Amino acid sequence: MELNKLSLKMGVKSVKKLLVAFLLSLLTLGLASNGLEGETLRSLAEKLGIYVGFASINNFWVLADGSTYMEVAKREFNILTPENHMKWDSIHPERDRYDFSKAERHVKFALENGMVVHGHTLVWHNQLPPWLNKEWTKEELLQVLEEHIKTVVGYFKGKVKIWDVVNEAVSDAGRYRETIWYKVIGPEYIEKAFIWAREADPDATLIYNDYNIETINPKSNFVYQLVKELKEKGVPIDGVGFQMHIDINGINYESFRNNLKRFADLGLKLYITEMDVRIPKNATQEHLQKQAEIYAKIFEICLENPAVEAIQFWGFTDKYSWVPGFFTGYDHALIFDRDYNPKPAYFAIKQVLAKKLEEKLKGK
Ligand code: 9MR
Repeated sequence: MELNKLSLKMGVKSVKKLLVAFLLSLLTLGLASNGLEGETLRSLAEKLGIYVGFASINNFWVLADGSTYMEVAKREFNILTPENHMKWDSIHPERDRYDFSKAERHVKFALENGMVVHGHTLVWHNQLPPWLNKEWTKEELLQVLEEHIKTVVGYFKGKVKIWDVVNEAVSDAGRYRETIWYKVIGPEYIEKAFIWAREADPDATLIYNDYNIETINPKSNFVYQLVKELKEKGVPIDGVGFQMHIDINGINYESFRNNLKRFADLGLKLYITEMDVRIPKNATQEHLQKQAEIYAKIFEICLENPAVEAIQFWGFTDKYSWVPGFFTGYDHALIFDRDYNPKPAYFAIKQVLAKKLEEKLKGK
């Protein structure tokens, strides 16, 4: 009797095991029939005719794990933004001296691997070199800015296809940010910057880039009005960059969708420029899952809008991310872990891209 019970129990266990194996093989077959195992974010993005990319960390070419970093980067992405090396303090360290050496390494890596370069950034209030920190007259500062923009854009003419011409010029309250540029020159520094960038490279795509403008709020309303007026005046602005530094609470997706639409209706191209989704430092599987859902949802909404040209992450491995150094208690904001293993967010994004591709092929 006891023996019978045992064999019955074992039988149930074996059936369970068989069932699990069967389900697993179904799953694998499903993935195989999607063709996903041979695909990367890059391969899917290319088939969809969009760009998916990353901010390249400082000096990646000399990192101890640089070869892994570069391998993953070129496998997964078709657009790159240097995270810091095109900013003023790096590229224009003295009044009469430019240093393109580091920026060039990023550009070289991108171009050698068939990636587009997104330049960041021509006018910003952070990471300015010390020499700018003095009393300027309006005329002097206009001259400094014009020379900087024309020199940098001219230097990378034909190589940098997209420029963040003006970055973060608006405060969270929805007013002009009180930067050196605004205080000395006045709001016209913005249109002048676009005009000079266009003169230096008529073929580059010129965008305004900012954070916390993903949904409809006082700041995005101000930016909307600003870029609308620039367009109406004939200022050469081609697009808007939504940085998308967000957290585990996600954003209001309906508002995001409507916001993208109103900017696209102005005839502008749209870019997600610096996406990361920060989660608690001691993250659980649930956090990672929630993060994956947020990434996937943002991708889904972006792919609905044909004006969205590119979606970029602010880095790709959690090993190199500005998040833990800036937001106490937060980390793991990117789509690869510190050992370059793809996280749930990576797979979720891939599924969204694959689904979109399937729809596209079916002519939906
Ligand atoms: O990721 C960048 C970090 O390494 C720099 O220390 C920091 C300095 O301000 O800038 C970070 O990048 C910012 C980007 O240039 C503009 N948008 C916000 C990004 C995160 O702060």
